[in-house]
Amino acid sequence: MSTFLPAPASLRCVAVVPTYDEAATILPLLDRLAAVRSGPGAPHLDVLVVDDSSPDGTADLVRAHPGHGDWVHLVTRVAKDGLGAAYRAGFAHAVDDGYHAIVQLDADGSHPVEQIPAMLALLADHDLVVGSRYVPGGGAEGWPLRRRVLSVGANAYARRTLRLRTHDATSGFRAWRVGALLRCDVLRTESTGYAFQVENTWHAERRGLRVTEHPITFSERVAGASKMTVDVAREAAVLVARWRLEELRAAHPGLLAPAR
Ligand SMILES: Nc1nc2c(ncn2[C@@H]2O[C@H](COP(=O)(O)OP(=O)(O)O)[C@@H](O)[C@H]2O)c(=O)[nH]1
Ligand SMILES: [Mg+2]
Repeated sequence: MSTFLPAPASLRCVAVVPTYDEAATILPLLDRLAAVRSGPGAPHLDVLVVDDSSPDGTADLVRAHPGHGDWVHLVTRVAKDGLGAAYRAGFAHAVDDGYHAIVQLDADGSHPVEQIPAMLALLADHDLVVGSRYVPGGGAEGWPLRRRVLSVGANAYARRTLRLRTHDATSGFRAWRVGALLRCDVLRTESTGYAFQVENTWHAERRGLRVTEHPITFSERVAGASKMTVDVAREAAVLVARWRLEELRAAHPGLLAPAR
């Protein structure tokens, strides 16, 4: 798969946005994305919402949006099935539809979508651009102490365990070259929840993709509720440890073998 990227004027990009009960946040997000599409240096940017049949009617709001069927698209899934699964479904659609670049972001307004043109510009000589809170110039606003500690701790754990260079391995705001995304098997990853971001960072680094971090200021959501749960955090902790063990076993086949 070639990772060729056309010149910016003919680049086709899509922002994939997973939603579960985001009726309070999806329309303001679409307004902000509309401004990015028509702003200075505007990329060709469509939006694909992946909704897991949200009981609060998020999908109906998307269908009623004036851009629906034009630049706003919707994929609905039968039931809540996790962030990783929603992204894989959305990415598969984006690949089938022939987009050259994919942006991924939360629906809740936490990610500064105004940075999308700068992140897409970085794809000219990178495969993956991670919107990062943990590089100079990046940060987070309005985060309760508990969330800040969880995020810093999760990043330190993932980074040290998997020997990652990326400082914000859990960031959900990223831009990908589609060819690179396929090269690191994103569509065949195993994480159900937020571990998806770490799994992709790990694959991208190990497979030699050109990964860079672009500083962003993350803002805590002002409406709706977080879907982060203890189970989601536990899945990430267990998977990270398992991936490292698998790596060690592959590098040292005798190591960790049962004693005879
Ligand atoms: N389709 C789908 N979206 C989900 C699921 N879980 C979380 N999301 C979405 O993923 C994004 C990140 O979740 P969020 O609750 O903002 O997590 P937080 O930022 O860590 O608090 C939001 O747009 C959610 O609506 C899920 O199971 N299915
Ligand atoms: Mg969020």
